[in-house]
Amino acid sequence: GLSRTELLNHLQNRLDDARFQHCLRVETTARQLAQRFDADVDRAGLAGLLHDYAKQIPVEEYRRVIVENGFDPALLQYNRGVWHGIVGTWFIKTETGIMDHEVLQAIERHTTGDPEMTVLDQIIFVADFIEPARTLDAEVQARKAAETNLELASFIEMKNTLQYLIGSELTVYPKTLLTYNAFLKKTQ
Ligand code: DGI
Ligand code: FE
Ligand code: FE
Ligand code: FE
Repeated sequence: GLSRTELLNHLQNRLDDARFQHCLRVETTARQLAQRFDADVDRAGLAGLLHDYAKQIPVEEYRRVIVENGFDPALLQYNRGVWHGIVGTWFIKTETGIMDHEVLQAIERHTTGDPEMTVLDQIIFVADFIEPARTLDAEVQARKAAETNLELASFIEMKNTLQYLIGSELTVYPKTLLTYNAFLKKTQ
């Protein structure tokens, strides 16, 4: 595999500095959460570091990859918000050679979540939302919840995402809604 320096180079080539710094903070936060909730600390760090690898890849490149690589054509109706997790791992695999299923799955699920999120998936999902630069009310609430209850932190994040999407009249990807329903049930 690639060394850390090589990985950081790939990431830095794909992202502006603000987004790169966010990835470093998510890496640190994910490692902390993994220690807290008994998950694989190195996998959490790697997934946290690379979770937004594909966030700034040009839209035309995404459209081509979706069409040519067997992705659900319904994805074409969404945007990079939805694509950079689900399709983003295609670029990570291709450009870094990382093949670890658990790492890639956590990255795939980091934006929409998934009704069946594993502990590692939830760690990346939540670390993205509570990294130290996040200061909105829901982010502070989720950070507090994540001291003891990862599912509750995930639910707070899902609820905020759905409220934001509806408030902005953005299309809800079906899995985003399914994840909300699943985590509502888990935390009730
Ligand atoms: O990549 P980050 O900004 O760090 O965070 P993220 O991966 O959680 O992405 C959040 C963005 O994704 C935010 O702009 C809302 C968008 N998003 C999440 N779920 C959906 C969605 N956008 C649409 N249209 N539909 C969704 O279901
Ligand atoms: Fe993201
Ligand atoms: Fe997120
Ligand atoms: Fe992120």
